[in-house]
Amino acid sequence: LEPAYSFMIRLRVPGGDLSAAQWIKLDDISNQYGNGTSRITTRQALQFHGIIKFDMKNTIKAMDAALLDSIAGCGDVNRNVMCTPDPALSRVHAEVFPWAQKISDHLLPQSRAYHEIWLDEEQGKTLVAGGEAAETEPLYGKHYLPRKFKIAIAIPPFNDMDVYANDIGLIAVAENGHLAGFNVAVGGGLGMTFGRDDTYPRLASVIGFCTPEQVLEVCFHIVAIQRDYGNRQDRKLSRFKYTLDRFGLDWFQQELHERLGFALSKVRAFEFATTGDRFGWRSSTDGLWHLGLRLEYGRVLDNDTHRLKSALRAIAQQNLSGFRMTGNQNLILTGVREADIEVVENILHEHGYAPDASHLSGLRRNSIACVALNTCPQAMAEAERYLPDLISKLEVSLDKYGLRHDDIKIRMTGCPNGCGRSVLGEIGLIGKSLGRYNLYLGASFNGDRLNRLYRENLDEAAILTVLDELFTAYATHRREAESFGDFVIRAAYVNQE
Ligand code: SRM
Ligand code: SF4
Repeated sequence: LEPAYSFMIRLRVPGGDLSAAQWIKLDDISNQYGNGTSRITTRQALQFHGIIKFDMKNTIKAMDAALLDSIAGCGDVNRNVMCTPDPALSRVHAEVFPWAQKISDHLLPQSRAYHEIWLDEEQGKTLVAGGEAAETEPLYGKHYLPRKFKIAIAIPPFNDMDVYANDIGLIAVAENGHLAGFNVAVGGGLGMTFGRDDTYPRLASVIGFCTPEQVLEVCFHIVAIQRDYGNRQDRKLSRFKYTLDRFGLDWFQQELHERLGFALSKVRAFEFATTGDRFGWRSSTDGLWHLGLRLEYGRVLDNDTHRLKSALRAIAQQNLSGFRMTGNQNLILTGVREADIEVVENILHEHGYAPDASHLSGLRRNSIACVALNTCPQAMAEAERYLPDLISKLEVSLDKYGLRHDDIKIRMTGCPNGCGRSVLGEIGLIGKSLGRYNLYLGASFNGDRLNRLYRENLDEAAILTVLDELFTAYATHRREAESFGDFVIRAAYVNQE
């Protein structure tokens, strides 16, 4: 008798884009094989938890029937390619968005193993006489990459992808209303390990500009340099950021230039304003409407207070919208006809879900929590299941000092791997043990500065006391339009460097 091991399966969804028909099929999977919920991730993908080993094959077949797969959802390959998802941003958005899919396709492993193992594709189609594998992996070769690799595209002024957290960050540049190309940033990565001082988070360095015609080749060769030079001895030091710091940016740019046969051009001007999502209705130039919905840490479920999962299914069943997941674990209902706005709103209201997030505090609107307990094997403390309650307690302080509507970015992870990008929170809480967190302060609101350690090993009472003191100081002494992250640095609670 074999134990009923249970698994998490993560889909690959470039740009987080799903049709209504796909949403229904994924909802079916979560009900039939999963734990009755699905989870939008910080990289615009979708996860199912609680898939019992004996149901794995049927789950993957059901995903395939929805024209989706989990190839490169995990593993030492290029992961889900992210892109600013909001179609209402500008005309340029429509030109930029397809690049997430194109880059994902270009860097996808070519092996048919997934199809043979999970989808019953005839084995050996990829073998030549003698049993030698005929399939080739032009990018990954025999040994794949030393470690996971991540790419995101952001469209300024929105840095909702946290583009600097990625191994490659592409920053779209518009000229005369059209996509001119991308500034290229390299070497971002947020994970660190407590007790290993040689591990650290690093923001990507912007090194140059390429045109849309060049971008696939640029990405390919950057990944190939990491394949060839990345550390394969110590997985704690094998991300691309360490390769870059070991060899230096000058060496890297020379190597990239040689492989590409051309140099990147000079970085073009850009400015980021925010890493947050936009909630509520917005229209695009084609006359369609898009509704940004705030979800509690990406969890799609029905509970005592609302029936969001059923509401979204009903919206999909009536084919009222597309479904676009954001990198902040939220959802945009896309492409709604003006005549259907009320129908969508009514469905949400009937299921107890407020379509706009204006009733929520600025702290809650700008919060992220990783999955952590009880499914993540690396978790040392709670995150998704605890942050909502902690925020309710912090809101008492915010109300006292008139800060309820101020945008303050708080992020919590159950360990220092940083899946909820906690080191990019103006307030970052990183789990140390059950109920205890390190408190980090001072990341920028637009995502271009990491936070710094402020206090260690705090329990809830200490977190509430420390943040209450900081909130009163912020309310009293902040300058006009000064963000919380900038304030704690100016007031020297933490150093900038
Ligand atoms: Fe992550 C490992 C969840 C985004 C850095 N991450 C894990 C695992 C698979 C735990 C494990 O090793 O077994 C977690 C599964 C938990 C569960 O029960 O579902 C997990 N990571 C997540 C998600 C679901 C968090 C979320 O709440 O949304 C995100 C899935 C993204 C996706 O769709 O692909 C997720 N992980 C991130 C991010 C944020 C990002 O990419 O923008 C990071 C920091 C950025 C980076 O990569 O540097 C991140 N995850 C890690 C690391 C640390 C890597 C490192 O360089 O040290 C690990 C551990 C590892 O790789 O060994 C990890
Ligand atoms: Fe798990 Fe740590 Fe990632 Fe949270 S940050 S999901 S606890 S690996």
